[in-house]
Amino acid sequence: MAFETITVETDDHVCLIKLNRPDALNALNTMLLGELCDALEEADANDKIRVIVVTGSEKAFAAGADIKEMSEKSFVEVFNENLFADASDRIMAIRKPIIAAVSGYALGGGCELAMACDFIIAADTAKFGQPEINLGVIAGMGGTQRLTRYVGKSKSMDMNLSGRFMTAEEAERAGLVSRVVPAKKLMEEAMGAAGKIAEKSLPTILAAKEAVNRSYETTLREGILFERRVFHSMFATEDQKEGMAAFLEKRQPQFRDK
Ligand code: CO8
Repeated sequence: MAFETITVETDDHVCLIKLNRPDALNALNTMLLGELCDALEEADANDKIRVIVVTGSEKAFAAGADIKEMSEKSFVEVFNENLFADASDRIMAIRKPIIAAVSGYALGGGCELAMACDFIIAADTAKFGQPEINLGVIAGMGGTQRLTRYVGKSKSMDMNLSGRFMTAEEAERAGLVSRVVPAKKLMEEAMGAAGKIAEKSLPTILAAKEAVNRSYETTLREGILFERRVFHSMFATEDQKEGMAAFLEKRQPQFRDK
């Protein structure tokens, strides 16, 4: 598929999606969000792809939803079109792991997009924020919900009410990002992490993602039960036999996604 606002590269098992509206700091307009979701779904459906990496430019992962595009819309327009609901739902439906590799600004919808991915690897230049309050609105794709779960109420309130930016270092301390690396090493680190995950058994990767995400949707007791049932079900796979046999035989496993 040909895209205008993103680029897509695939190697053996990893799909790299790069947001590409440099003149607008990768502001998320309708076309970009549509193309991003199309590319994510294509990668999800591609048997060869096991992990997806989403990144931006050195200066900006994404500086938010496109303010120019939405500034004149009325309540009835955004309500009727259910602005951003489609992108949110489509990203949440992706079953393969998505790593956000964030350099520079990840603001508003950009921060929310990074948080909608499965984990964030940040360059030391990254800046996270929910500055929507400065525009007379609030976050619209998880900034009050996911951020609160990531960093707790106090920091989330601070970010959503003051609109201040968080550095990569603070974001790592607060649990928003999983790793921080020097900017020059960002893509090497993100692609390395993707490659490591891609070595595992695909059904196990999908099950692990589903089980972690379940913890956001349910009580601890139900979540633990869900995890145990999925854990039990993995014993029906050939890859469980192979993984455990390989450990006992002191060799690398040869997973066959079965
Ligand atoms: N929308 C549209 N254009 C943008 C955006 C944006 N969010 N951010 C930057 N741009 C454009 C600028 O207008 C400018 O364009 P031009 O050259 O034509 O004037 C170009 O990008 C470069 O930007 P700056 O000149 O401002 O660059 P600086 O280095 O001076 O500043 C900043 C960088 C600090 C990132 C600054 O651009 C900024 O504050 N941007 C807006 C950040 C913001 O408020 N984001 C929140 C937007 S609202 C939102 O995200 C709602 C989320 C709802 C859900 C979304 C789901 C996807």
